[in-house]
Amino acid sequence: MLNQRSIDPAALDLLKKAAVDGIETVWDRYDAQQPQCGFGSLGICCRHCIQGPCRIDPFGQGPTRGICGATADVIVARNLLRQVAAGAAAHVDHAYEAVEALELAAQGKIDYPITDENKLRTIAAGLGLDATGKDMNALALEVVKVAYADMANHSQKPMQWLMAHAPKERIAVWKSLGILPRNPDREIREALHQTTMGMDADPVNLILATAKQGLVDGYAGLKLATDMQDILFGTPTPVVTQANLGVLKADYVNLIVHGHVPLLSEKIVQWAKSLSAEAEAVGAKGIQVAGICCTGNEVLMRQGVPLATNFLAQELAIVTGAVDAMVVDVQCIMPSLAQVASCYHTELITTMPIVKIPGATHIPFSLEHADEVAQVIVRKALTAYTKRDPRKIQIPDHRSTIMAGFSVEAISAALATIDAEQPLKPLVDNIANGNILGVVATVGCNNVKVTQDLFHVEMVKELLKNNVLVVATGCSAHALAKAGLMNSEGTEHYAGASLKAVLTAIGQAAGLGAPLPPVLHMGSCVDNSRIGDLVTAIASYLGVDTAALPVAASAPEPQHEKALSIGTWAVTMGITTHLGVVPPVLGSQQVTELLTNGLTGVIGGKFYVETDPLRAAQGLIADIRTKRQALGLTN
Ligand code: BF8
Ligand code: SF4
Repeated sequence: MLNQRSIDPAALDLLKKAAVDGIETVWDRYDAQQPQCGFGSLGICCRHCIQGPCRIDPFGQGPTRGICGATADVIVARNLLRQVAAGAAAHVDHAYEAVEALELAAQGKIDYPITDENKLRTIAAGLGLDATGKDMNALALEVVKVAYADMANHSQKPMQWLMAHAPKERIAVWKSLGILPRNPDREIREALHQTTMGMDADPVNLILATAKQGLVDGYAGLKLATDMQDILFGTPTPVVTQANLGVLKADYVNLIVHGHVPLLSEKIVQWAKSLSAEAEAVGAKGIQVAGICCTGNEVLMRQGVPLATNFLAQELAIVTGAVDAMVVDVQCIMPSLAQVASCYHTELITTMPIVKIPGATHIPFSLEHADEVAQVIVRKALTAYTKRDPRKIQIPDHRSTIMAGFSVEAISAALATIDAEQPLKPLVDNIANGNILGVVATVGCNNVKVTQDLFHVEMVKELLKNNVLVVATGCSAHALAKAGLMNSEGTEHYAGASLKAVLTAIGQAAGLGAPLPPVLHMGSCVDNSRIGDLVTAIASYLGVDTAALPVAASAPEPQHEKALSIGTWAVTMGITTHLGVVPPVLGSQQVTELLTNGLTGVIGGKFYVETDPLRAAQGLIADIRTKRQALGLTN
């Protein structure tokens, strides 16, 4: 019996329509892949040279080594290192584009604002730059110089972005393990070198190299991208809007932004507003922009743009027949979108030189021509609107109110209404007295192997009931938003009594007139850096190591290599990190043991795999209680 496909009512409605319309979806293709390869699932196949492919017999009756002599432990560890390096590469490439944008903006060469001077000055101060007498653009260029210096670091010195922002206790641990990254590009290159044929055959050394990639991801990817984007577009503050495909409007031009890097989508949001009169000229009431995946989270956090849906339902958005254009940038974009779009009037528009999809319209994006490109794209959507087939339109009547925009700065501002001198004190006091048992960050994807959104929602409800505060990013945030866990009613329904009291008190003090939501939306996947910053700030306020805090992380439905990289970074921060889908490592007992137990002694954190949502919640709560006890806090 296959899993139920989704718990999202909009997705379920549209799956029925997809069947009627003859549309093949990700779930159909998953079924067609069954049974999936056992060797691949266990991580014990290798194609790193063309003497292979080689595979190890997991039952010990066939080959126990690849042709070169690599064991299952080596093959699994090498494969994992490559996956984590690939995830880090995606985030570092994203961050690099944002650095370039800040440089060109500061030089006045592109029409992008530098919106958040405060954030710029904070980052500059953190990097030890002297800001006196410097105007904003000059200071921005100095910050850019430091970011570029990391990417061009030819010395053995560790990355400056990491040294400036990571907790001192952690830096000491990473130094002792020899995993402080120098130059992110060099480390990613080294990981490919280290795992090619005839290289490292020591699983422990390979796992330490994997941990190093986690640090590359955390500081040269996530943290750098968020910092640059906040400086350019502003640090998020609370916004209220709605989530799920019911945000599409039958009488509006519907334009979906999908992908990860907000450099184009910010412009689209701006031009959709400016060109709304043209929408009226084609018979629409206006232009509705909505977001999928992390670009959706980016424009939600800063512009209050509603969320359309998360990863697994991206095809179903088009099946509504009401999406006039879907514009994509990078990452998590299913190639199948072109086929689905071809059955409707939807314009699928690719924009990046490294993401082209046959069947889509390619409109090349550049920072220099961003405004023109955004206008062309918005007008494509207007033209497509005139080609709609009313018989094919079905917008599911499902949407939930959400409050998002919880940057660390926004959380501090809300807490400062209680204690202006020490904003973190009310939060820390409530954790210390047990009103808040601990904090769990739920992050990451949907994965077609499990019912869409179910793990996120069921696990989080159990955590909230037990007075655990939840913060979320990525597609996890989408899932929780759709399920009504990001509004004040969610606090009334799902938070345990003492958590509810705290959220109500903060909500009142902050002038919301209602409780804070029980799950705080902290942004996109690169914005996991915000969670890192929050954890770092709490640890520094208390004068303890991040590994000691009653804080845990969970990727309930991970699918992407990026999720593995982020998880690895969380583990290097000393945090227990739950995965609800088993990654391909079980073919090596040694690697599995190291990741789930053996590493803890040296690094503080560990992976915790549990495929049942309620048991996972209980496991995370037990972990939090152990940490509370060690800190001398009551349970
Ligand atoms: O970077 S959570 S499915 S969209 S990888 Fe992709 Fe996973 Fe969604 Fe955002 Ni993150
Ligand atoms: Fe086989 Fe070794 Fe080549 Fe991998 S590197 S394909 S295990 S011979």
